[in-house]
Amino acid sequence: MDALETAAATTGTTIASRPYRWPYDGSLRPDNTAIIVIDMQTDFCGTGGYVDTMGYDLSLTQAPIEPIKAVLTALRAKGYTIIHTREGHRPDLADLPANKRWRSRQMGAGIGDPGPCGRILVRGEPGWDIIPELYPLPGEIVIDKPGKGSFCATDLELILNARGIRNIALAGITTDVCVHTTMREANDRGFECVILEDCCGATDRGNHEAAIKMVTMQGGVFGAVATSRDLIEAVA
Ligand code: C5J
Repeated sequence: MDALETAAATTGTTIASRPYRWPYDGSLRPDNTAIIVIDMQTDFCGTGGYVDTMGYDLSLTQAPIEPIKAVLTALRAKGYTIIHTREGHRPDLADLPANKRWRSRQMGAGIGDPGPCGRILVRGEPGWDIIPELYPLPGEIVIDKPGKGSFCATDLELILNARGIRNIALAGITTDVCVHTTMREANDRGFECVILEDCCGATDRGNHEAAIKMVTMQGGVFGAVATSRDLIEAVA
């Protein structure tokens, strides 16, 4: 940090994150900061969805629902940009790589195949949509993505730049896959990221914990780690 940044960090608004107070330059403001809520879809946390069909413990991917709700309430009240993502494919599966489909079928949850919540991870199907508890409000941005990262084959970067967003808080599921991929993509593009650990969940507790720990290495290799409470207290 140079002298200017040090001054900003000590005088601006930051949150009690680790391994450093985020954002690094003390620039936490509604006009330059967004939260991205990743893939809170029935397919990832609801009964009969993709993750459930694969046999994973749904309580792990449902755990972040209440903390995310609390963060969204706090950020909406202050006018922060709220972005939601949904992983899914076109009904004709033209954007579904053959290997992604093949792998999902090995787990008995073939993407594009019929399931209890409609065709798995297909746009427009009931299982693909965001759960009612966290449904986007009118005017909030929704990014439909075919991959794990939110920047791949989407207009997310264009939207962030058009709004002057520099700081991104990340929430959603799953910690080790779509949240981490998005955080890494954002970090490489120069965005200043924080992952809200209790607002994320994985299909395996150890993977969640490992994914969080990875962020804290090398002085914050992809950004910082905080809790929902840290962020809510800072924006109050
Ligand atoms: C996965 C995601 N795990 N949203 N998607 O396939 O993390």
